[in-house]
Parts: sequence; structure tokens; C-alpha cells
Amino acid sequence: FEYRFSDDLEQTADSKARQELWFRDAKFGAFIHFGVYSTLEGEYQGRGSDFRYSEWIQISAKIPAKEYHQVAAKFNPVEFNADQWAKTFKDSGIRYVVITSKHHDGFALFKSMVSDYNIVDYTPFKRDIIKELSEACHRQGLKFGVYYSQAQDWDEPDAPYLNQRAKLSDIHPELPADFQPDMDRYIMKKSLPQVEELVKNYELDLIWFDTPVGMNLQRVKLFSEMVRKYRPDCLINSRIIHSGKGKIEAQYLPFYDYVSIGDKEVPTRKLPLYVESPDSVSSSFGYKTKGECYYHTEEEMLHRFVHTVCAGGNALINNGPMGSGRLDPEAVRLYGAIGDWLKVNGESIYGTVRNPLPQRPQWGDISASKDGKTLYLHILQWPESGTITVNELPSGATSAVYLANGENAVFAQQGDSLEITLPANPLNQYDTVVKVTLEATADSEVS
Ligand code: H79
Repeated sequence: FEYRFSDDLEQTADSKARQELWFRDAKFGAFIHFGVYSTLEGEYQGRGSDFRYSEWIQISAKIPAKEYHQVAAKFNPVEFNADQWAKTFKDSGIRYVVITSKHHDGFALFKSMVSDYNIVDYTPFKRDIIKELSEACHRQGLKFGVYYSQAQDWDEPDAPYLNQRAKLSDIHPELPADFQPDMDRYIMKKSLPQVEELVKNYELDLIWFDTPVGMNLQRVKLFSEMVRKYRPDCLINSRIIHSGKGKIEAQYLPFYDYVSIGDKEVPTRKLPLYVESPDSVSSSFGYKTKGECYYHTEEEMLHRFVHTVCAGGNALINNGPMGSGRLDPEAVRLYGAIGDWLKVNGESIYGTVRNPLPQRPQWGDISASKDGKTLYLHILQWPESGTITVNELPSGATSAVYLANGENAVFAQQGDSLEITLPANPLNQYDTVVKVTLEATADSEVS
């Protein structure tokens, strides 16, 4: 499942300027799925673990709202420590953080006057997680954004969509049989006012909408204009209207700033707009220990990240903290592996642009400096032959250096091909980078 992009698509000048403030250079974000569902770990009274995503437990286990409220009322993540989270992200080379301020279950992690179904008013914890984390991230020099489920809200009968698996009457059995959902009523009473609270009360650099079922031009305008009014520099993702697949339509381009591709989709081709991949360290977004669940290996995680950057995008890699408020140690370990690699090879990632050459090589991928004079060859599969070839170069190379140790690489040129003779073993376990300087520039800009 992929987007269909037409060739004439171009973000507005305003959106490009907003991207260029920090987003295009940042490349590596931490996504955080944290909420009531984190305490259930993918199962409720023996039910629901067959769904891949633990944050969907209310639907997979068909938990009536009244019962889910009781779980929410006990949510008490006493080990939550915003400064420690922010420092862990910072130490891993992460440049921005996006946390679920309200997922589809409708429960807010911030103090809200609009609905008391929020962490401050509804739980013994009483602390505003969004406030604490935004401040801690900014203290660490990280950009900060929130996820907000604008269209779907399982706690609100007027929100349009649950899932084929659960009917409205499974979650809200108290409703009269002839109840007619009214999405505009939900938007005007809860989701738009909560977005206003978020942009007014928190220093947001980005807002991440999701699952835009029922959205249309008029509704999109309401949300987009609300964000722009209070925070003109705040980035908006494309899920304000697009689901992560289907067609990108030009009429909506003014209302968001960049494209979120599909969940856990790794881009493998050049895309005409700047993208972000919402990846995750595991098969779920929320913390999950019950039923089917796997984590990526360090190698997979790093390769997914590198391919995303080389295709012209950011990787927003998710971790699901535990219900106790502690970060998932496995996520911390995987972030750390990327971070260790970035300490040596960060030049090949931050501030780069996508592969300017026509092909993606068999042995890995390629990123480039903005001026097009430097190519970074990411050797992801160490070749048996002991050599790698780069084809269709725009000009000759003047030098080739391993980022791992600063030593020169042995290279030979023939026509527009460059061949590098490699040492016996990789210099970095998962990705050895060769920095190649060109005589002339290669053009790789995305619109
Ligand atoms: O927040 C994460 C997901 O919960 C959310 N987007 C990311 C960032 C998301 N919302 N909707 N969807 C993803 C698409 C719907 C997927 C599902 Fe299923 C199909 C949910 C239920 C059926 C696959 C099967 C996932 C769970 C069971």
C-alpha cells in the first residue's frame, strides 16, 4: 500500500519554509505511544491480544467505555520522569519527540478544560505529562510535538468510526438504538477545542494528526487554521486528511506541511514531497507483551532508518513506554544502537538530502550533502566480491574516505562508474559509510 503522487505536486512556499526551520535537517524523531492502554500490554481479561497494536485494546477486547474508564481511573505511571526520557532520546541522536496527547481511546495526557477525561482530572497521577515532557525536551534542545487523534474517539459516540471488529453498541451499550452520530458535534465540542488548548498552552513545534476518517475540506480547514492562528511555525502532518495510503490531492496541500507515509512503511523510491515514516521499534506502537509481538533487530532498525533518510525523509521511530512510566528497555537499547552509530556517522544523516543518483544500489543506499558535492555511500550488505560499484555518477570523484576511521578508501573510476575496493570486514557492524567528494554537483532536491 503506497501513496499515488502526481508529478505536479508541490508544497506551498510557507510549508517549505516551515520544513526548513529544523525538520528537514533533523531526520531522527522519537514517537511515543503512551496512555491507559500501556497498562494492559495488549490484553484485557484474557481478550484482545490478536490485534497487532496494543493501543487498540478497547476495540480488540470490546471494552465498554464505562469499564475502560475504570482502567483509566487507576492509571498511575509513578516512574514517569520527563527529564530522564528526554535525556535518553537526546543521547541517542534523536532531534525531535512526538507523543500521543490523545489517541483513539479519547483519553488525554494533558490538563483539559474541555473534557475531564484527562490525566490530571481523572487519575491519581494528576500530573500533566505533555507539559512536563515539552519542557524537558526543550531543555535538552529537542523539538517537541504531539499526536492528536482528531477524527476518531472511541469515548465519543459522535465520532464516526470504531472498527469492523467492534460496533458502537459494544463500546456504548447505554445509547438508544436510534442514536445518530454527528461528527460535527464531536469536532465542535471536543476535538477542535482540545487542539486549541494544545496549541495555546504548550510550546508545540509539530502536531501529528492521524486516521482522518470522515475528514473533508471544511473540517481540515478548521483544524489547520486553528494551529496556524496560534503557532505559525508549528508543522502539521498530512494525516489531517490523508490516511497513509491512497491519493495525495493538490487541493489539501496548503493545510499541512509534510507527508506521513504508511505506518511502519519504509520508503524505497524517490517521492516528490518531503516525507516522514512513522516506524516503531516493535510490531506494536503501544507497549505490548501479550499475544503476537516482535521487536526489530538493531540491524533492521538502522537499515530502515538509513533507507528512509536516503529516500528523502525523516524516521519517526516509536517506543511504547510501560504502564509504570518507565521507558521500554528494549526500545532504549535499539535507540542506543542507532545513537552509537550516529556518533561516528552522523554527518551522513543530519542535514543531508536524498540519493541524487538514478538508482538505489544493491549493496545499500546513498545520501548526499545539500550542495550535491558529497555522496555518502551506506554499505548495508558487505559484498562477497570485496568491491562496490556506484553507477551513473554526474562527475568524477576526488576523494573517498571512511567515516568510521577517517582513512582513505581505495577507488578506481571508469566512465561514470566508481569502484571501491573494501577491507575484509565492515568498519561499522551494520552500516559502513564511505564519504565520496565529487568534482561537480549532483542535484537531489525534493520540492
Ligand atoms: O497510532 C498508531 C496506530 O494506532 C494508528 N496509527 C499509528 C501511528 C492507526 N490508526 N488506525 N490505523 C493505524 C489503521 C488501522 C489498523 C487496524 Fe488493525 C486494522 C486496526 C484494526 C484493524 C491491524 C489489525 C492492526 C490492528 C489489527
